[in-house]
Amino acid sequence: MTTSRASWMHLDMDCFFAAVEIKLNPALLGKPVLVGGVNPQGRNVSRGVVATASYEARAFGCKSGMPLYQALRLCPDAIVIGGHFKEYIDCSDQVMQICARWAPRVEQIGIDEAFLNFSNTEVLYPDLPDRQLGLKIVAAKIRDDIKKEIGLTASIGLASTKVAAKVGSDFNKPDGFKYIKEGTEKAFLSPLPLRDLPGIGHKMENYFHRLGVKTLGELAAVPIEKIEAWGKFAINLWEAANGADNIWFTARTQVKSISRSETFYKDTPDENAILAMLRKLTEKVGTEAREQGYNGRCVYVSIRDKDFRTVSRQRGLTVPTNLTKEIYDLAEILLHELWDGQIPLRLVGFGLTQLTMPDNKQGETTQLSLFGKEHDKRLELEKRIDQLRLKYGNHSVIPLSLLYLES
Ligand code: TTP
Ligand code: MG
Repeated sequence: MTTSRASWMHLDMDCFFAAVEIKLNPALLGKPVLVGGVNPQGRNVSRGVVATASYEARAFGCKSGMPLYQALRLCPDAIVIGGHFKEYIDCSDQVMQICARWAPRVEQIGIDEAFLNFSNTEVLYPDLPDRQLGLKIVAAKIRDDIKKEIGLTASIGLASTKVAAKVGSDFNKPDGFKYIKEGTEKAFLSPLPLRDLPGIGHKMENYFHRLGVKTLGELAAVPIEKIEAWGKFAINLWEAANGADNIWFTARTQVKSISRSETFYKDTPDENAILAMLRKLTEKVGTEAREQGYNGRCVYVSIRDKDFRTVSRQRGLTVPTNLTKEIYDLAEILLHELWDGQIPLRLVGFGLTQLTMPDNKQGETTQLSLFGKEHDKRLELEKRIDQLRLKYGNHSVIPLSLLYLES
């Protein structure tokens, strides 16, 4: 069995703000739409700039950042609309929650895009026949869930590096998928223009063009000594063009959810075994959240039955927490709402989402005033258990219910 393999998906929504506008007003479907006046943070920008264009408007040459008057000259029939920030953010949250349902870690890097970290997930998806085939199925499921539940389309790139996954998500847009096989990253990037690499803007592109470098392959072929003379930024881009990830790609990311799922050795209708599995998953997620100092505002549970039907449900916690006991209690309620108590289950998944850092003073005060000593004592206990596990291994301290799984 393969271990420690890096696998990334990059998901990016298609013409995001325009797609949300079309969802709000289906009469716009199939028409050239320009969204103006807002930036990705949902703030007003100086009037008259295109934030995004529907693909119908793009066919006329309209694109993000273009002055509106210019876009309207290219496409006089375009409908200009925009400003539903709250709806953009709501849709974005829903998308990220669907990502968190499937991916162990989600790093949201923009309003409509995220890296999904599937590295070392053999244990999570052991029922899928081949690892890459498995992740292709998972990518299809994610896009399908987004389509069915939100009514929007997303594009996904799947690769063993973040750079290739990110470029991949753009490759077959809209509603696209691209898989870049491990070892072919450089060959995939090579014929593409410099601009396809995130981080290369207009100025940088002109700079390289003047040096006679037009494609990523040409950039990758420049000797490193020359690149070093152009500065640190050029080194990062050169590494990326050569198919490698670098710190530049990891620095901006932020973990938004922690989740785990596991398939039973054999499909089971046994409530004890199912609850034990849920306990095991909440233990793992709780430990990781405490280690990294995150609290979550929301919990979700997903189950897959013997016929491969997957359903999930989520609910907010009274206050953000990382205590296994608290997240388990809510998870158990959700599980009972999802499962009829009879159909054999194949897989159980659990996630803690909407993570906030506990060093947010306000969050801490709320928690203390609501839970007081009880919560603190519990936190102290769970942290000690984490330490024991770290020292003596995962099996040194296990709740009784987990014994169902061990046997
Ligand atoms: P992008 O993902 O860059 O663009 P997009 O989703 O509109 O189109 P694509 O299908 O090519 O991914 O940005 C996401 C949203 O952020 C976009 O819908 C609107 C907003 N945005 C701005 O407000 N100003 C900008 O300059 C850009 C690039 C995006
Ligand atoms: Mg997008």
